[in-house]
Amino acid sequence: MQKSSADARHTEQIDAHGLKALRLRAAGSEALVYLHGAHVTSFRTQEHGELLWLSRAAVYAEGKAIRGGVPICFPWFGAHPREPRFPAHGFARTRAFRLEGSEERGDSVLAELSFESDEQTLALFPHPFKARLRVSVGRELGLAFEVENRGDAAFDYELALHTYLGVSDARQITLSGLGSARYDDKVSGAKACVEGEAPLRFRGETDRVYDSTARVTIEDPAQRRRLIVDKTASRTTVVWNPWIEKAQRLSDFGDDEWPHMVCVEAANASPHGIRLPPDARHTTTTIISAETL
Ligand code: TA6
Repeated sequence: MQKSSADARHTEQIDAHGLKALRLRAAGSEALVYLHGAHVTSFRTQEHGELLWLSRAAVYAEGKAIRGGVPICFPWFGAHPREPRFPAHGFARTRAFRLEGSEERGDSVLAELSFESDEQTLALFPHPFKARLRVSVGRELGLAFEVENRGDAAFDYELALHTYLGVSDARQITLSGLGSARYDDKVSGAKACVEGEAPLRFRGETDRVYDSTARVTIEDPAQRRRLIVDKTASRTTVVWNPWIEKAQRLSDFGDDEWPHMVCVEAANASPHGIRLPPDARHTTTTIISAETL
């Protein structure tokens, strides 16, 4: 990757909400990526508008994950399995990433951001690593998160590209692609449930961790669009909507915002965490796009 080009045609370095960010433009699309957490908060296409959801109550500050867009959950998903004091969803989403560079690739623009283990991360996750996020902006949004083991012992990690999709009303959409998939229900606590064949409809708080490698689509008739979440090297798909009470308990989530989002997360979470041998690399991708209904 060449050093970051100052070519404003496709890459513009800006300040937004007091944080450094990149505005990436290609093929009529535009994305906003904060160096804070390598956090994509917006992906807008000429034909379908904004595909991601971002809370108006989001907090833009060190140590806090931005509510919405695509936060990166690494090196664990959810609460730490042994240390309740450790930050939920790991530390990547609140770390400062470095811009390695950006360049045009065909009719897309590709930006690479990275961060490496240091004494703070080693205190929480005692393994040397380098993490890279490659963001591809064009007619689709591509996120490729690579983890490189820089130590001399294998380590296990979990990952979720925690995508918040924008929808007209979660009560009016249907989600397809997870038919007959096994899942754990984090709302009821039920384990090893099996999804039905009919498209999923949202009728209350939904927090499900599916065993699935499949494409997920969301039909949103009111916006006359189908949202599409593709992924590679991901064996877990997480689907989440907090609904009313949980949204009210989240200070960075407007009380009336929950109908306008649904998370569809490309992940590798237990029992599908990744074991990475020394010097090895593993990349998980998610690709977000839309079609007209
Ligand atoms: O991915 C779903 C989930 O694990 C939910 O349980 C909920 O906690 C959500 O992530 C948001 O977590 P956060 O730490 O960003 O508030």
